[in-house]
Amino acid sequence: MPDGRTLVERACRGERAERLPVWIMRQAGRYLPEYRKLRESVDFKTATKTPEIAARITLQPLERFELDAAIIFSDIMTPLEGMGVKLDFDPGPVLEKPVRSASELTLLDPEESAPFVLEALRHVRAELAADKALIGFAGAPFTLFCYLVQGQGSKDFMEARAFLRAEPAAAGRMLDVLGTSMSRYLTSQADAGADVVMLFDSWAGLLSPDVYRRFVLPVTRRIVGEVRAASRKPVIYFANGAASLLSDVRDVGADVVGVDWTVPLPRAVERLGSDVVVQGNLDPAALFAPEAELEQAIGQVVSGGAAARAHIFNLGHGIHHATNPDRVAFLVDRVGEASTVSAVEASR
Ligand code: 1CP
Repeated sequence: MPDGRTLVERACRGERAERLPVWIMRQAGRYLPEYRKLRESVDFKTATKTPEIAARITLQPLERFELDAAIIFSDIMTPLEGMGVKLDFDPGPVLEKPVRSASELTLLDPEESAPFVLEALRHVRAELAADKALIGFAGAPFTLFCYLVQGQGSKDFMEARAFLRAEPAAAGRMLDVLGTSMSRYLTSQADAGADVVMLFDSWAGLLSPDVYRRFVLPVTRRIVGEVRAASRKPVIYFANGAASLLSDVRDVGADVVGVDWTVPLPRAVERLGSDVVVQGNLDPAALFAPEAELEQAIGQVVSGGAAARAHIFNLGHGIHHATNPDRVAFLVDRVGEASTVSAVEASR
């Protein structure tokens, strides 16, 4: 940490350091026995709303593994309660009733309606080593819209996608309120100590490029611009399943683009441009392969990422709850090894 910035922050700015930074989507969660133990005495929602507990869960994976970042323990749906939406988790989000109009949503005031998230970030930043980055996050407008309109999880979010087509003006107003709210939310998280913020667009891959460009790109791009201007901190945008949308994803203008495991990184870079910073993209299922194959798969992601300007190693989506934590320790160790070797080779 020569200049006081973490490896993750340096990568976000396009710099390649002595080794690749690594963290794991959903790294705090059910695959960890200490998380399951803690959850025996507290339900998910209470855990996310109690800063001391959320901070402890956030730090659990870093106590076990040499990860380069902590991501705040919360959920993309958590701030929606502060916008007037009644919901519970079972285990995924379930709404009391679906939302079909912006008039059912109030603009988020993060300090007023989600102070526990900001407090948890302050707790974590105070305890986290200076060489580890703290990541704040929010759901991207379209993914939040999916859960709001559908009322719960779905394989194809047909009702949400149909609503976009049937009521484009009403849908656009909802996306706009979500956009302004998440822009404020991410800026507040940056002010509370997040070094980097990330937008999760888990369901963007359900859209055709024309619908993505019309409804999703403008509002997502607006959030990135506003957060960056207000906080000066880097923004990561992860659009899951978006292999066919990558050139539009580039236009979102994020500092870092998260890539899912279905696109080899060199191919993603061809679409995104070689000046892009990528994050990803080991298949979460690879953690179930025999060690030699896992090691090979890790090596492929490390060398694939060399096509980009800089790279943050991660999975291509969240870690599966049945994953053996020992495989995560192995992964973190191998990424360190593989990326140090390739850094040496590159400098020759
Ligand atoms: O303990 C439990 O059983 C609750 C399961 C759980 C957890 C651990 C949920 C419910 N959310 C979370 C935490 C969470 N959610 C984090 C924590 C930080 C970390 O990464 O360690 C994050 C970043 C999220 C984000 C999230 N929630 C996303 C985007 C990322 C992704 O995986 O695509 C999405 C789509 C959700 C919705 C959600 N919340 C919970 C579940 C099970 C789901 C998916 C449900 C569905 O679509 O049906």
